[in-house]
Amino acid sequence: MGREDSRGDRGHFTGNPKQAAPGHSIGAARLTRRSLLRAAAATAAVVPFGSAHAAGKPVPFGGAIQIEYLDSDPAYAKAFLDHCDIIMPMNELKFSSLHPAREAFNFAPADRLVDLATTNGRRSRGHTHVWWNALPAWLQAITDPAEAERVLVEHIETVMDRYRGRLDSWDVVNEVIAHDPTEEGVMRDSYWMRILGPRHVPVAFAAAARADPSARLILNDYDLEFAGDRYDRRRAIVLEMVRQLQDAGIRIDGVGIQGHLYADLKIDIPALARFGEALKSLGLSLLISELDVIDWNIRGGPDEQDAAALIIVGDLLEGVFASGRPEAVITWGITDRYSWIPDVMPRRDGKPSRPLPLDAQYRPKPWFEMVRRRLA
Ligand code: 9MR
Repeated sequence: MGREDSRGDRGHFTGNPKQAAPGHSIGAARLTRRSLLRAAAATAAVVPFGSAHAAGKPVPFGGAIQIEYLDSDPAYAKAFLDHCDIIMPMNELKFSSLHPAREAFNFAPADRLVDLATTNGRRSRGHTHVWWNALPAWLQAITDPAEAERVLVEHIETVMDRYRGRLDSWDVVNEVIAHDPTEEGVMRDSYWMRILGPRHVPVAFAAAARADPSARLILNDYDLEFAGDRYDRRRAIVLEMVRQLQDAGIRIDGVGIQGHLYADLKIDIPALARFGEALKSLGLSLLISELDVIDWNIRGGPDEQDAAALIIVGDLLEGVFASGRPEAVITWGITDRYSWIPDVMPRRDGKPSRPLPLDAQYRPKPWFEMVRRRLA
């Protein structure tokens, strides 16, 4: 995501924004608006929005887990088992982790985490096939678009084939929207964008749909919840991408709002409500996929940090639940002991960040209690 890595991108953005501007195709054949509505109605008839979590059924809570702490900290795995319905690999299903060489896959770390989930009766989900980051050098050395497309499709087929029935949902594409569409056009620069253009998105969704007809196919992105032009544009681009996929007859089931929440920004609750309603009318649902709190600009100590977190997480839930119950709420880690946030956005006062539902001693925060009540 975000601020920390966006500056460089702006400098070397090479995609042609016009190729993907709203109203233009993202690559696949365009059908008519009527066919879109028919497709949406058909999807809705088969899988009514929220059917898995109809009123009364709890929304599953999950966390993203990292293999490197499993053996060194026994309390770590226990925390996931104590608190999570969904336990998903944070990094181990990324392209460079799974596919270190053209002819070699390394499934062992991901297998261990997925097994931890499924042998304990928990669900798991996949993150992620298409991302601008975590790409191996051998892949980025490919300069022939046909070859790159073949590799992408084969990668998706191989991975989804292996985990069919064990990963019931996939972030097919992650962070494909421009960080700041008011400056950069529509789509974010990436290897996939440079080699295939915007059509890498429909190519990936079509491959995923063929490879595992039963997995939920998700478009995952960040900065979809705050108030302001940049965020309005990002939400609008997501909706346009969904429409274009559906116009082309390609399945997409939901949108993941990552939910890396800057505690000093404001959530646009009405805009989120409209966003969720618009997706619902297209037959899609929402999930919160990488929730944590970025408290680097919050003054004071743990009490102030937790009070700010309670407000920002509460507002996110308010906005998301306005259009119905989400598919899941997943936090990006479980304990403040291990998080990317102090590495990338440390507090100026040098005090510990408090991004996750459990503190560094595995004690639940007030906002976690609130989330559990809301999901129940
Ligand atoms: O939290 C993840 C960190 O451990 C990895 O080193 C990093 C690079 O693979 O990715 C982090 O997770 C990111 C996620 O995959 C996509 N959204 C933003 C997350 C935080 O940077």
